Amino acid sequence: MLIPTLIAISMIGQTSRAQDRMAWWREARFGMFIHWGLYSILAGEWNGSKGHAEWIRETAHIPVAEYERLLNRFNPVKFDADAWVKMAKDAGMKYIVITSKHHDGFNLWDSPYTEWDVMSTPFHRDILKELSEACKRQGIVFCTYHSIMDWHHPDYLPKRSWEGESWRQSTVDHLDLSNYNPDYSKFVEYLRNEVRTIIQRYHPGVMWFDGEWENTWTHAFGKPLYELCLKTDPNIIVNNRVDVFREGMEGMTSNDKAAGDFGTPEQTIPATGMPGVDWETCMTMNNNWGYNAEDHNFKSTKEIVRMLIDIASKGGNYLLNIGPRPDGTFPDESVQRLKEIGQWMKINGESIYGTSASPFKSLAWGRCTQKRTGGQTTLYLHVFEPPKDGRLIVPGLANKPVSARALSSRRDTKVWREGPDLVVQMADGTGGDICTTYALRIEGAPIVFDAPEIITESSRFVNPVHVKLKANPQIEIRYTTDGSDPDVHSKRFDGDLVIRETCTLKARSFHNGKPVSGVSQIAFEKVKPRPAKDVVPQKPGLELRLFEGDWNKLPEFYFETNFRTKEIANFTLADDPKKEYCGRFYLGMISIEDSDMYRFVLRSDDGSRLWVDGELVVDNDGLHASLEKTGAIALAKGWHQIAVEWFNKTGGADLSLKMGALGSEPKPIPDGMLRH
Ligand code: H79
Repeated sequence: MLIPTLIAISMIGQTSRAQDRMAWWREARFGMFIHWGLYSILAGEWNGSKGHAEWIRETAHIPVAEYERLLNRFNPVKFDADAWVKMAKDAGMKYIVITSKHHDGFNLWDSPYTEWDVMSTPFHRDILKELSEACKRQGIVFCTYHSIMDWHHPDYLPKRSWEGESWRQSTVDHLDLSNYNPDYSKFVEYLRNEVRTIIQRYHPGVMWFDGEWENTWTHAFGKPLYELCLKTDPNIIVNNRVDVFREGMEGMTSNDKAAGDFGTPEQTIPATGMPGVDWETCMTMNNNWGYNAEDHNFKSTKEIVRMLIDIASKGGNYLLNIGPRPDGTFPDESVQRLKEIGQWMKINGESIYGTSASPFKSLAWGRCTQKRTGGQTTLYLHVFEPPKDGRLIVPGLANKPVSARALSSRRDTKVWREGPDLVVQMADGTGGDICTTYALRIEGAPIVFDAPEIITESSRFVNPVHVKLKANPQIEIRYTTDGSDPDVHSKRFDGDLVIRETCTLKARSFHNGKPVSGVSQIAFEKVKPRPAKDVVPQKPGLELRLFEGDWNKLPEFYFETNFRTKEIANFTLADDPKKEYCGRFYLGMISIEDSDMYRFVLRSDDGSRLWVDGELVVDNDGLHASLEKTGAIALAKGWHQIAVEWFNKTGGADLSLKMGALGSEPKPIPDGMLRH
């Protein structure tokens, strides 16, 4: 039987450990992040240099003694905890995560373990206490963000290389640091003491760690810290940054033994949901987390709400940031957006709270969330791009429809079946330009027949390319390459499909001789390979230009003139132990044996770029940990110019380049293929 198999499959991953502990958080879906501290006073500016925020002590290289003078200036007289909580609540947010301590180590609460806290400021009020009490009064879950990285504690390691010995000039806590030998285990004790006290005193629903990526923090510290949180409060939820297995800014956990209850994508939304995995995207409204007076680059309310919908449709939470001003108020743009989000949530909130991920792989017109009620399911259809004819097609949905209702008007509208699809008649009065939402009720759990997935390494090719098509089990796939929609007479996919010419491939699922899904499609393009250069270079290996400098992203090394040169066999750092504040530009030619589409995989820490014949093939620029990016280019047999730019600011350094023709695994380039 077909249908029971599908239902069984859709239920895999629905169970998870920590079921009850996570229940309120999964229901909530939407929270407020607050980044507030001494850095807020500087509003992003230090000695005329702008564009900083909560990282300002590090990014503007502020010596500890100077930064400590901010203590006397922290006096947010307009701070009103109840007003903050009310703004979050009116926006439809269900929890607030505030920085008990950010990377600068400053505590926004009355810490018994240091005087580097709010009680040493003229304000002299425990902000966590006031905010947690206001949350309790208003029914919002209070949560805390606590940084592991700490640029202030004398025992924290590593010290910043730019500050040299000046960290010894700290006067807070009255320690004589002149001959002090930092002891990281003491810092870990301090961290654990603070975390335990915060949980006991303020009862945060979530402990949100960060700054775990420095190499001093290990699983051997992360696991016990997670356990400490749960021992102190068995109901607490802890993010995955308590441990060391977060995958970059994508934020998901990469290891089975990792501690932590949810993944933490930062400033990014995963491409798809992940069944059985809890996650929360945290994001700024403008460009910065902490207050920056000049940053007015705010996302629109429409963008923010659509992101919330997108996230809910993938089964995640949205943690949206506010960077309050030093006087204790929220920036005007943030206040405005919170209000507008609240207006939308008031009408459409039921399509977000307590929903789970969409049963559809993708929908041409928008997003879907779902909620089970007894023997029925409500599918919330979020229409971003309304179909011109007002007929909203819900593709490949086998269930019997019960009713359809527009959330904005609260009126019912027509729904009917057309072959494999349900069609909802869109009503006239739409829900404004943010998105129109319909609640479609169906019998039972959703049974969705996806349009087949088209699996290919590249849609551009030189030589014939093998394509796979994938659909639900026991489903027949038929396809066309002439632009028509597949029907029962179209070619049947038998496990292998070869594309030889430019065409549009369309595929569709069939069962019992009837189409049961929508149509998926990809346009394939046969491209001419770039002609080879008319020269044959003689010298083996590459020319390497060596630069020194402090960059956050790549300069154009091609135009820089101040460098040393040497020769090198390949794209590697193996020749030089000096890998901080430096850049490299590798130049040469590569021998291509067969005309084909080639994929290049460029891995680096920090940024890098790959150029072939003057075309940018891989852009892996920016400050980041070891990160891989892929690009493709069609090359004719013969010699081609190849160049790699690379830089590293501080910390880990890495560079490697692999290549392979379409359909083969990319491998390191043999030295013999490179000349200059
Ligand atoms: O608190 C806000 C920011 O101040 C903080 N996280 C949010 C919630 C933040 N710290 N750093 N960053 C954001 C960007 C840092 C990225 C990197 Fe890394 C750290 C690049 C390399 C080390 C993360 C860990 C990405 C790769 C490894």
